[in-house]
Amino acid sequence: MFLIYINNPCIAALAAENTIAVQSAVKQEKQVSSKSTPTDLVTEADHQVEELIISTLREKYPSHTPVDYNLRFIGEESSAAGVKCELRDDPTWIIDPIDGTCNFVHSFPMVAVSIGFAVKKELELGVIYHCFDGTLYTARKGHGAFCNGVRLQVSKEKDVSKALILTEIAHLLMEVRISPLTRSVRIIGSSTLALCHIASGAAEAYYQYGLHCWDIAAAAVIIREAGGYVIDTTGGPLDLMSRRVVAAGTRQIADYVVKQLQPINYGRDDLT
Ligand code: 2AM
Ligand code: CA
Ligand code: CA
Ligand code: CA
Repeated sequence: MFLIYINNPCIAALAAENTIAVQSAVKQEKQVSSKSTPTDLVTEADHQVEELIISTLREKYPSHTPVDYNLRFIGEESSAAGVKCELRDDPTWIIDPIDGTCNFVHSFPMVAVSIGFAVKKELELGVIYHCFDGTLYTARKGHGAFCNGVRLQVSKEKDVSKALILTEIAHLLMEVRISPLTRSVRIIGSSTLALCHIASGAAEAYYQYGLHCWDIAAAAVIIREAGGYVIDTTGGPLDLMSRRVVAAGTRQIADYVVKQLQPINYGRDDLT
């Protein structure tokens, strides 16, 4: 379905050769089941894409092939199948095979593949492919972020009243006094693409609880290399395993979101 190319040992560039095949797969009948809750969906394609990405990376980088599988690949569906999700110092690929599975099931055109790479727990590479329009976001630490080869730059907006805010779950908006003070709020159903919109400057901030490292890893490199901030909802440094994230183009907007989240921050790591 998706063909993955990693073009040199340092810079991961992922290209989907068969955009047309992906789009026709979207229109076909899907094998859908649920995981932790009735709305936590998974399809055959989620499993197939994750297997394809891992086997392609193994083939491309035999020297990365781990003695212990758990040490070097973290994938959403492998983790769901019981593979321990643990970020260690080893070079580790962090994979979300289909981000926006619910969108994928509905053929709602916000679906992405996300691949991050960390060494010594530091994020080094991020690649996100928008499956419907073929947009490819890439970044390598210290070398900038790009969308289809064009350099990305976050929004420089500091004024909250002019900020467009992205998140996932509508009812959290009721708890958090963000929407009345900002220009508007959007929910697109793909955390990785929402984060790419922060990197491109199309929106000013994103916040969410309950995401996993595979939702954030690739996008965090892309946003930082585009000049933005990716931090914890408490305002501290991002912990990839904490399930809390705020991303923003400017520190001022990030601080505003953090401040608004304080009343609901502690003890919350769920998405719903
Ligand atoms: P996914 O499609 O890879 O599961 C939409 O709700 C966004 O939140 C998607 O990016 C989705 O990723 C992510 N998400 C993370 N954990 C989720 C969960 N438990 N249920 C629904 N969406 C989840
Ligand atoms: Ca999922
Ligand atoms: Ca995801
Ligand atoms: Ca997924």
